[in-house]
Amino acid sequence: MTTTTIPGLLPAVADFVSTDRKMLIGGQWVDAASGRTFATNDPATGRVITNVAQGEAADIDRAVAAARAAYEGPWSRMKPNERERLIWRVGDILSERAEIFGQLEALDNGKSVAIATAVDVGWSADVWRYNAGLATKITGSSVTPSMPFAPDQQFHAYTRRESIGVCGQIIPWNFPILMATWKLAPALAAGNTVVLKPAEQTPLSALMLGEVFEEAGFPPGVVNIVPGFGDAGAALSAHMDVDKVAFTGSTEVGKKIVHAATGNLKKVTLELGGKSPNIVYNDADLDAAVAGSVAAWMFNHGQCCVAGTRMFVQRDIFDDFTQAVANAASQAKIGPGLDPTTELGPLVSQEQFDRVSGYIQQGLADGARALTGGGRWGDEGYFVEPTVFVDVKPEFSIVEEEIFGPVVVALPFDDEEDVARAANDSIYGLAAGIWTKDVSKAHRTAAKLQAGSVWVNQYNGFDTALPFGGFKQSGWGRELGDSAVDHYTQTKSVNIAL
Ligand code: TXE
Repeated sequence: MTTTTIPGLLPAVADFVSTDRKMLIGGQWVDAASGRTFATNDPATGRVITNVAQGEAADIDRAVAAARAAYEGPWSRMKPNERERLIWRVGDILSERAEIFGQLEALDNGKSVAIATAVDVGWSADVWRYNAGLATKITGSSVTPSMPFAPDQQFHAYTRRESIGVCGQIIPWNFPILMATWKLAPALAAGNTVVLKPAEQTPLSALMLGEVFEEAGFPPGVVNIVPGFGDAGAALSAHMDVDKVAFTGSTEVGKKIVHAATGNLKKVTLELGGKSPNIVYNDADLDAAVAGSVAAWMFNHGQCCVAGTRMFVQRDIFDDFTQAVANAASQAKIGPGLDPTTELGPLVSQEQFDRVSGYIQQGLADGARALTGGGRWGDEGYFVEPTVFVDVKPEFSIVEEEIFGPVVVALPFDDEEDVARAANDSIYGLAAGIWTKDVSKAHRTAAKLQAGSVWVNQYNGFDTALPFGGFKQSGWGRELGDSAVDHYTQTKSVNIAL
């Protein structure tokens, strides 16, 4: 039973949240084996949206068995062009229902409905279609053996790229449907079956996506969706009949997943935290750099793994530039995600609100100065003011650690060498921004930065075709592009003595 009626919902969304939601196992919507449920909340008010079946180890067992049966059964008999058609259809359904998915996402996560519809859902549709195309382009190669042990013998050698098997996928709450898409689409294109565990804060869009697979024509059990908490994720990553686990979330949990995966040495890919540098040289187009640097740490309320939260500004423009960033940030319209004019919504949960507020308090206690922000916004929901810190030292926790809220620290630098060293002084290496009109300087700096993605004269410069992932403790492997499918296949070498 839903506890509140939320005004302004589209009929399809109101209907979806009007009943408790079940989990998807083997093509059936079922309750948890324990019968337990948990509540998912509206971050703008803290009120319950609906309740969701709480998956635990027993449910993960059931889902893995269903995924295994589908992998060995109907899915293994499908041709790549049939998989292509089904995967493409998911993209089309998402496009047709973008407003519905967008509103559900905004409700559950707190992000702006306009962004959720255009970016989260719109881009997801594109990623489904991109991966549909890859399903028919997974090829091995013919290899001429270079060192035959029997010189008189002829050989014919080739490689095959084969699916891995049953994949466990554990995703976070910051981009729920997009993260589900980044994981599911390449796994399915490569011929795997999946058990997906959405984040406990935001299970709804993945569950609505679950309804799409049957409609698109996927055999039962190819995609299983088990909402739940960390214990369900732990059961999935330790499961002896799961062949690969893919995770997006905190570096701390990423390390736990690596340990859990050792039981059967399943393959592991990880997309983890970041503390990304955003470097502004004094020769940049400063208007563009101000707007881009604000977006770098405020997009999605700072709840982005790539957020450009260490803003390095060349010393001679430091004061003017940081003040301009603070002015622009303080003008952002704060409000609930369901209001399409909202620019900065609430954080996802009380826990994240407490965490981000704790960092802000620690920064102030350490002696940092807030040019803007530094507190809570409003008196309900999980809103935090956009906050720009100056007068920071490299050893402050607000400089070293991922905050995951609308908080940036600004540090001055003198020259290219100086800033590359400071930017690389982090355990993370996910992304970086560079603002300059000097093309050579941009290339030199990009080469020096330890980051999986570098964006020049823009921030968040993602593309479906570009591989994405982390250096250092930001992760293992790559998503997007054709690298994603690479990580969902394994290579077999066949060598035939003729
Ligand atoms: O992440 P968790 P949380 C960072 C960000 C944020 C912090 C904490 O700094 O402030 O992490 O967020 C599942 N085995 N990022 O606590 O715990 C969990 O149920 C297996 C960065 O939400 O890592 C959820 O589905 N799974 C990030 C998922 O892991 C486990 C996005 C992520 O939760 C588990 C989110 C376990 N032992 C947070 N424990 C990014 N890279 O974008 C939890 N989970």
